[in-house]
Amino acid sequence: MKAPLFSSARRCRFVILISGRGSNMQSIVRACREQGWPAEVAAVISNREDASGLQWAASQGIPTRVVPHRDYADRVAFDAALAREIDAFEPDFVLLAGFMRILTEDFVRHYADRLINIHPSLLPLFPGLGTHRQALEAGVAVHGCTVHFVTPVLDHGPIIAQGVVPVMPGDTEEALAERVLGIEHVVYPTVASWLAHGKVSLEAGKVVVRDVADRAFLWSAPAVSLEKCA
Ligand code: NHR
Ligand code: GAR
Repeated sequence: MKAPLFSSARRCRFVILISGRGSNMQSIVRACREQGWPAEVAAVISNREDASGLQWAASQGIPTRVVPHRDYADRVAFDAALAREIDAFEPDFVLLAGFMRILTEDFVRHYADRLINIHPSLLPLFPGLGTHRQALEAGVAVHGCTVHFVTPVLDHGPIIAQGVVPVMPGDTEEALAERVLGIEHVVYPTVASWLAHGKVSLEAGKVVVRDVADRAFLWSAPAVSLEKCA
């Protein structure tokens, strides 16, 4: 896959799919505007009309759509309706950001090399759901997130970048999820900026990223005040 070139004349178009709060989507919209990428978030689409991220996107002037999966007889029909809504916005890349429906092989092939997901674990560890509980049960010392191209096999596509956080003594699922989310908000906007600048390509099924320092993002501890150390 040759990385596309974007400029102010031809901006990179993202469509972002969410199912809930959409904090990753928000982090991408904000970074795109603040850093002036040659890109725009053309639409935010959800399978749930109560996804709170939709309201935020609308408040930012971004077109939103809902394709309720329950309205369709099966996954093939839902995915066809979803693809119709997405394609109306002519995206260069479709970003899954907390999107909770498994997608059919036909849908994934339709967006070959253009469909990207953030998964809350260090893949290939802990694919599927309940990743933070899986990490705590396994007793790992580090955990994190993975941004990858989507392939028909769930959570198995080529890895673009990963972010690593420590597992702390006494962590609950919620505490660990919050720490991972913090690094997701660093990794996903960074990958989106690479896509917007045409820095990411696929060669023989492996990701190649040009002109970037690092594909690994490491957690840095919040500053601790001197009083707390005493
Ligand atoms: N689709 C394909 N083909 N490949 C991937 O890698 C995908 C995908 C669709 C979504 C995101 C994902 C994740 O990062 C994702 C990756 C939902 C489920 C799931 O079991 C699993 C993984 C992911 C998203 N969904 C249930 C289903 O029956 C519904 C769960 C619910 O609604 O809460 O689709 O982990
Ligand atoms: C994120 O942690 C994301 O990695 C995860 O859901 C959260 C969504 O948060 N994704 C999945 O679990 C996909 N199965 P957000 O809606 O605030 O971005």
